[in-house]
Amino acid sequence: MTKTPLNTDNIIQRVLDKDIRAAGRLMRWVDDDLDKVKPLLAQLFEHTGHARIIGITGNPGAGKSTLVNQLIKELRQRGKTVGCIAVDPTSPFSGGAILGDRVRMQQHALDSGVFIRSVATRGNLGGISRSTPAIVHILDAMKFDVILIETVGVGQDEVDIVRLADTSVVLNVPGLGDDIQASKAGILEIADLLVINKADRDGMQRLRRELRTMIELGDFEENDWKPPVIETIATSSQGIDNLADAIFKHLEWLDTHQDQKHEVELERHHHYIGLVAMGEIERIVQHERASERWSEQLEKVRTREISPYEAAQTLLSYIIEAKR
Ligand SMILES: Nc1nc2c(ncn2[C@@H]2O[C@H](COP(=O)(O)OP(=O)(O)O)[C@@H](O)[C@H]2O)c(=O)[nH]1
Ligand SMILES: [Mg+2]
Repeated sequence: MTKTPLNTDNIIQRVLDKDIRAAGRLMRWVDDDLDKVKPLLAQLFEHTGHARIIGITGNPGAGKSTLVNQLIKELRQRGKTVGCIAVDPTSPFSGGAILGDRVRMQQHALDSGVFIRSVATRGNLGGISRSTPAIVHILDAMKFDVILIETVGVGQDEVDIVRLADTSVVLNVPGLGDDIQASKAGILEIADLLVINKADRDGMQRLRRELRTMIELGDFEENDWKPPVIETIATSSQGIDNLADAIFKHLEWLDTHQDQKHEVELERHHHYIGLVAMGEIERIVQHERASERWSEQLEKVRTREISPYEAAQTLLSYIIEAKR
């Protein structure tokens, strides 16, 4: 049976009907930041909000991809469908992560209950923050039960991506020495679950002690969720069942703490509205650069009749006036 070709009129319905090809196409439109994509995403939005979103973060090489792959298997065994987004800024340089994700993809290729999408960064970190939420919406509208987001936990951009999640899992690895301990300071702000992956390595006991101490010293109130520490060996899937249990426990906790759940939801949308708005402003300014009045202001700055600050101010006021 041949289907009618994909177009902007039918793509949303096709995505809602779980059409993989339509979803892939829409995601590509998102990546290319096409004008036509926003109205489509706006239509899709009312069909989202069902999936549970899990963020998996940690340094490059911590074992995120390996762990995510095992987690997908575990979740499938528990009857859950899984969408997965791999955001890895190292990929364009090493090529390794994308290649690895292709291999992963193949393992699940025959399983329509799994959809894996790699987000390449092209050195544009702000871009991934903007496209990832949209891709989450697409997977959510396709009615995947769980959406896993794998991201490197280094920059602000990646931390922002984790803010999309209901449950944030932060991977730690033993034996990396004292120098990285400082970077753990902010970990409790984002981690709902702490994983010690590569628990087969030397230094496991010490890292466990450190993380537990950090949690004990943490600023938790009576009613707060305290992150558990879970040990895994992703390469042999040890501890993955405990991790899945802990994820569902945290999700249940959110369900019974509606105030916290609201906070997570507000944070997520608050963040995304800001990103979209900033993207829009960037686009408007970019567009303005080709205008005649931009050239006029430019010439006045060249002859030092006005300063660049005044020029920018004047141009901004034109834009704001025009939008009224
Ligand atoms: N010894 C050991 N190696 C692991 C474990 N988990 C992952 N690895 C290895 O660590 C390397 C990096 O894994 P990868 O999943 O690509 O890390 P990512 O960069 O965080 O996605 C690979 O060679 C994995 O086989 C583990 O639990 N124990
Ligand atoms: Mg990876």
